[in-house]
Amino acid sequence: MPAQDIYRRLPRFPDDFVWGVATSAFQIEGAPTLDGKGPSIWDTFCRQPGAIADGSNGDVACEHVRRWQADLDLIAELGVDAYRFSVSWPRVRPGGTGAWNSKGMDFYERLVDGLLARGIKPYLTLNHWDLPDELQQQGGWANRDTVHRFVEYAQGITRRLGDRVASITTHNEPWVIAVLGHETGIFAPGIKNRATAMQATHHLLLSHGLALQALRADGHATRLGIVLNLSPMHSATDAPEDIEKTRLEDGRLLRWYMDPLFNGTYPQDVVEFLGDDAPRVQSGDMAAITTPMDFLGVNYYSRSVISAQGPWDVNSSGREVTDMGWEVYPEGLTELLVRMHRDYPVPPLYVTENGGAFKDNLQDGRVHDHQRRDYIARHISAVADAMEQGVHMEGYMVWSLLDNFEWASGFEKRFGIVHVDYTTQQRTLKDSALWYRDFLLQHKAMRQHRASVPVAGVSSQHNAVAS
Ligand code: IFM
Repeated sequence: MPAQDIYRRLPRFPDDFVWGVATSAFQIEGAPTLDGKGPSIWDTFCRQPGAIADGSNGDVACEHVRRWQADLDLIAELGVDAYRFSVSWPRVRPGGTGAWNSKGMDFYERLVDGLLARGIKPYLTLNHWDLPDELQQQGGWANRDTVHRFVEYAQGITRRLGDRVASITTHNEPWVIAVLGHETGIFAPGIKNRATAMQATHHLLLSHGLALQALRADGHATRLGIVLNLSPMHSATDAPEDIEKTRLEDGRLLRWYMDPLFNGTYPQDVVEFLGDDAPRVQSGDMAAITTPMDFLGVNYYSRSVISAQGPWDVNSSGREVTDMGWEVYPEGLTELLVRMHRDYPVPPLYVTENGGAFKDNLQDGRVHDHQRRDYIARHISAVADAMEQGVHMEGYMVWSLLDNFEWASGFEKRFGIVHVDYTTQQRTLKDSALWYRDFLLQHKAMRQHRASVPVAGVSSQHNAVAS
């Protein structure tokens, strides 16, 4: 589907649909020790030889702490409704417990006020992986005590910013923290132990539920939710062993999170598979985890194809593959959203991350990243398809605003719709950004048109017509 065809889908999106761009603190901020910031597990992990592909770290990244005002101007220039960002826990409470760092808090206060002054809704995430290193010294997410430290952190941030942000997400992608951080060990904190990973995952979910309860008990009206990384799982063949493995992988990625959040249980087949590695669950934990949410965020990049014989060859489908080695599979997003809507009593859904890493070439002030542009357009169209099938979607956010530190891949992979020259820190809008800006202008024009031509008996919020 050529990018311009997406304009035909515009009427699918209601006036109040939220269009955004997303980043996370560690990936863009830099300034790891400025104004009393403490180290996070990623600061420490980056120093392990071989941990990061290009040997880099987050010390400078996009220098966002210094350049935040210009970055907010860029976001405003794109014409988005929302900016999804995360707070660095060790910037605001360096040890994860004990004294708060007022200078760190002030930074996020300025950021939120700066967004509001530019007419952009702040979507705040509390935990996008950069746990204070001091908490890791005491066991990190595998230690039940961290659950309570997280609840305090959530309360401290919400007291300060909750009246001005559009929503608060507890955790970004708990599967990544648990499995990549504690089972395969390719992400911070670099632990390789499945039982530890599963205990960590339980504590992440528990801290999410308890934080929601505490914030509501404190009287905050902000919308609260969590963000999961999900993919449809497809079996490589019809062989029973492939189908069985696919079911297990689906259990580990999707049902392990969706079942407890919405049904209050872990999936029994996965619990049996884990055996002694299954997490220790205390009485009352599952009830806390099912605390109702106001929204659920989904980060989608590709499908997974499962073979019992080992890794599936991503090139065998003949589809385009991104620089991360991920197959471009937009219809998987529709399939996923429809399934979530069908199988679980979900609140309104957001695509909180979607985008592609591609090799970019900056020439004469332009980056003709048409693969990224088409990737985004095709996925927006997939969201429209899901809405046509009855899924209640409230927003879509591009990952990412800026090229940034892509975790274990360092700076080798570029996801931004804005190019960052890491030598000069110069930002350049890529063609994908210019296209997104134009697309949002069209949506804005449609909003204005609808507002001027009210449809009898239909509120403007739901004044969306079929394409
Ligand atoms: O860069 C990450 C982000 O931090 C979390 N979701 C996936 C992105 C791309 O790998």
